[in-house]
Amino acid sequence: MMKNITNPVSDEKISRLILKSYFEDLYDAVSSDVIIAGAGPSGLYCAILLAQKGFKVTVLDKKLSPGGGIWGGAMSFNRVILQKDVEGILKELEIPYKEEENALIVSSISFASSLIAKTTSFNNIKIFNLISVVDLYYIDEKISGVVVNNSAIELQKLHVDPMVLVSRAVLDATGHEAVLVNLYNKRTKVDLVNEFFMNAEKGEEDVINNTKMIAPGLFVSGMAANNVYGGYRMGPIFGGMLLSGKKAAKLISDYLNAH
Ligand code: 48H
Repeated sequence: MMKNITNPVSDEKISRLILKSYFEDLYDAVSSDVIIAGAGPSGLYCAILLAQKGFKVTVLDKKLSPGGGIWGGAMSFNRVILQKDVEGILKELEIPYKEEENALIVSSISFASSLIAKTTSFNNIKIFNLISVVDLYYIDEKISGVVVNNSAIELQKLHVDPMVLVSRAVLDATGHEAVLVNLYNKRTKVDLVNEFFMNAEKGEEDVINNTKMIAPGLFVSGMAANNVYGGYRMGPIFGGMLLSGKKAAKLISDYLNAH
């Protein structure tokens, strides 16, 4: 019978190629300029801007799909709103949008997928899903990387030791949980306030103002920043998340250039 596939790939070869490719990348990611914990909108956009400046970036997300809280839109209705202030960013990321009543309406599916596609187009960004950041790596009085474990191991609460990935700067972009800042706070107290009630206009201003360096080498962006500093939450509007990622990229690149 005529074969439809003229270049068949054996099971053995599939295993070999996947393991070689994945572990080459993971080996390379043992040391980066910046580690970003959380592949939501603020973390991904920050990664893109840092990569454009030439930094080597590793993005880690504990879940199966990068994109964080974008996918679900509002209450599972797959649309999000962005302010006209970020129209230029949507064009740059090639995300389709519709303007109505002086605001931009975007499909959460195209927002998340375009942001992920853009992130994966950079050779100097490595993105790993299903890897959980479980601690900070702290050397010489500064944050110098993160401690990671396989998410499945974490979910099962198995007693399996984690490993370290080193970097010159770390961004906590873990959203509402602010995981890394909370881990830092366990050892060195920072004034953790918790996010405030919902108010889109206030929350969107807050998230940019609250994007800061928490400690030498540790930065916070997005919903995590509002959680740390008591900013309002803002519901399904996302311009502030992109602008927070942009501010984080500026703070991190200034820090890296000065150290
Ligand atoms: C690795 C982790 C870990 C960990 C969590 O929540 P996100 O989308 O983050 P932001 O801040 O970029 O965007 C916030 C936005 O999505 C949102 O929630 C809004 C606008 N809410 C408003 C409101 O009123 O509720 O993404 C964070 C990512 C997720 O993908 C997590 O899986 C990941 O971080 N993450 N990754 N190690 N320990 N913890």
